[in-house]
Amino acid sequence: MKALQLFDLTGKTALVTGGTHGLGMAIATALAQAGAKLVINDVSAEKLKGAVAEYAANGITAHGYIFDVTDEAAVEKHIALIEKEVGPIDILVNNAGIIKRIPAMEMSVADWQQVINIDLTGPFIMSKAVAKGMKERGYGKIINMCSMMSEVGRDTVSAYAAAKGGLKMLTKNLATEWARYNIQVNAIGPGYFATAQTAPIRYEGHPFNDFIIKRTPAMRWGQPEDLAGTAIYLASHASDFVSGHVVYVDGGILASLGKASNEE
Ligand code: GCO
Repeated sequence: MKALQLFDLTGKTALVTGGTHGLGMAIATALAQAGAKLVINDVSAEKLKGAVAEYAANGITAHGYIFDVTDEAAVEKHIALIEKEVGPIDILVNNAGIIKRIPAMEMSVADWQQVINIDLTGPFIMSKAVAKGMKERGYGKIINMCSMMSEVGRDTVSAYAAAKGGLKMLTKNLATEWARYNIQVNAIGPGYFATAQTAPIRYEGHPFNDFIIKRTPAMRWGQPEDLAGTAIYLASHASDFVSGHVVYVDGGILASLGKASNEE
């Protein structure tokens, strides 16, 4: 196979959970542009309808399904429906997730549990549901959306950090158990990206915005399209002997202690 063909996803079907906006949409678009048949899900019919129209406006057919990744019965029902209506799922991107920014001492157990359910238990349920078919076919790619918070903490995101730290270890464990079936399980760890999720802490003059620009060696927020190449790589034959890794797309932030305030 010629080198560039390794990255060709023609003939593959990719399911991107929460692929209706933000980084999920950017990753789903990249996989589709690399040749994959695209399936997305959301819990909101309205969001799904809008996203399918947005993909279509960009020349991409997105097959949309409404189900909650934390509802195992609904997941199993819809995975079966997708595999009947669209085709066997070769690539799963566990992207659906939420964040709650609440100081740990003030966070309710209900808030904690909701974040853990969606951001950690959801990927477990989804991975288990698609892995059965991948094992039978002897091929599969699972990509979990980790985070800077898989490695470091910061004020107010205790539940999110615990979930994303757990997701890193779930990635390693599923990689261990499923590599023998030729299922590779990896993760993408975005640094700080310009999305709706970060909008509340990213506007001009917000202390966190100024901090991130200074703290990131690339001296900018990531743009969703910065994830395209890594997503295609982890979804393609190019990564057939890569499993259990988190690829950080972070502008160098995790490599760096940062600069003193008086340093350029
Ligand atoms: C935050 C941000 C981060 C980013 C991303 C970083 O509040 O710190 O929302 O969590 O969204 O996860 O990798």
